[in-house]
Order: sequence, then C-alpha cells, then structure tokens
Amino acid sequence: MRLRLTEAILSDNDAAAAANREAVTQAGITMLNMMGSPGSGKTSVIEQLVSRQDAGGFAVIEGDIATDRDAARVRAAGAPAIQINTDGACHLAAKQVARALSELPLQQLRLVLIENVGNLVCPTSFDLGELGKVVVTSVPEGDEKPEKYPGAFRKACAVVLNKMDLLPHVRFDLGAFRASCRDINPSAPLFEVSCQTGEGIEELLAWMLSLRPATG
Ligand SMILES: Nc1nc2c(ncn2[C@@H]2O[C@H](COP(=O)(O)OP(=O)(O)OP(=O)(O)O)[C@@H](O)[C@H]2O)c(=O)[nH]1
Ligand SMILES: [Mg+2]
Repeated sequence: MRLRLTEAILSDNDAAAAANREAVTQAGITMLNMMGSPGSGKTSVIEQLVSRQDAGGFAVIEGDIATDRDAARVRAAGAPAIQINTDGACHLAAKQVARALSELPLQQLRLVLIENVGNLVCPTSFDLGELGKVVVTSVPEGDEKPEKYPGAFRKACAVVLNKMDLLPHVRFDLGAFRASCRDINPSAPLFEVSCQTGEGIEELLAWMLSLRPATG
C-alpha cells in the first residue's frame, strides 16, 4: 500500500516535471536544480553567479522550508527570484516549480537556477523538469560526502565543491574527494570554488552558459 502511494506521488510529480521541461525547452532556457546540505553555500554560489552575469536573462527559484531570506539575497545580487516555502517538506516538487515558472517572463530568460531545500537525500528522487542536478558540497562538510551520499552525486550533471578558502584550516583530503567523484560519476565536471575569494566562479558560470536545453 505504502509502496503504491510512493509510486503514485512520483508519477504525478513526473508528469508535472515533463510539462516544466517542455515549457523551458520551448523557451530556450537552461534550468538547473542546485541541491546540497544546509549551509553548503547554494545561495552564496547563486549570488556570485548572478553578480557576474552581464547579459541578464537569469532568474532563480528558491526553495526553503520557511522564510524568504534566500530570495531576498538573490534579488539584492541582481536577479529576479521567486520564493517557494515547502512548509516542512524536505524537497521541492515539480508542481511548485510550475507555479514559480508561471510568474517568470520565460521569453526573456536564458538560465533558471532552482535552489532546492537544504538536503542531500530527498531532492535526489524528485525530477523538477531541470536539465540537470548540480550538487553543491563544501570543504567543512568533509571529503567523504560522495561515498556517503552516492545517490546525489550519481545523479548530478556537475559537482560544486565550495569554500575552497577553508582548505588550509580543515582536515579535507582533496585528492580523495576528487577520486570519489570520479569513481561515482566520471562524466560530471567538478568545480572547485570559493564564494569568499571568487575562485572558480567564472568557470562555473561559463559552463552553465554553455549548456543547451535540448542536449539534456
Ligand atoms: N568561508 C566561506 N564561507 C562561505 C562560502 N560560501 C558560503 N559561505 C558561508 O556559509 C554559510 C551558508 O551559506 P549559504 O549560501 O546560506 O548556504 P545554503 O546552502 O544556501 O544554506 P541553506 O539555504 O540554509 O540550505 C554562510 O555563512 C556563508 O557566508 C565560502 O566559499 N567560503
Ligand atoms: Mg540557501
């Protein structure tokens, strides 16, 4: 019974995700789903990306359990942002993203970033209609995260390792982290960045802008 309910929820979500994918693809938009633990730096990375975009055409969909703090940060950095509050749910659902997309001027956009609820497990199972999922993890979380949360890393189209500025201060084996990422998901590029120093952000931005909606 429980299994059937889970399947029904996922298939309902998949239908809404397919409609989202169709809408953004038609509009020529690349939509990425950023997921990672609370505090890994998802909003900080988005702020950095937004503040470096010259041509415009960015929008952000913010998912949080409560508050609109992250959307306010993104707007202050220079991009429109729609906040979704999940009221306790540990991940965004495709229907929530559909509502947010309906509030955005899709024809004027080229990149939509979704910040999922801070969580390295639940968002992995829910398609939102994105081109790909980007895992954001950070140096103080530890180098073993790819091995401990393989589902998230396996499904990712890219991995962002944030807070590289903290490397001299934290026990973190960068070689081991790189090797785990390669083992678990050899095709996902790894971006080593710092929102404190700006290291790696230009490369991440260039990669995102190089993606084409239909190639997913
Ligand atoms: N030293 C350092 N601190 C960072 C960096 N990026 C983010 N932080 C700090 O990490 C904390 C969490 O950053 P957020 O961007 O709010 O993290 P988040 O993943 O969006 O968090 P949730 O939305 O709660 O899941 C903040 O205090 C940031 O200033 C970085 O590159 N280096
Ligand atoms: Mg955030």
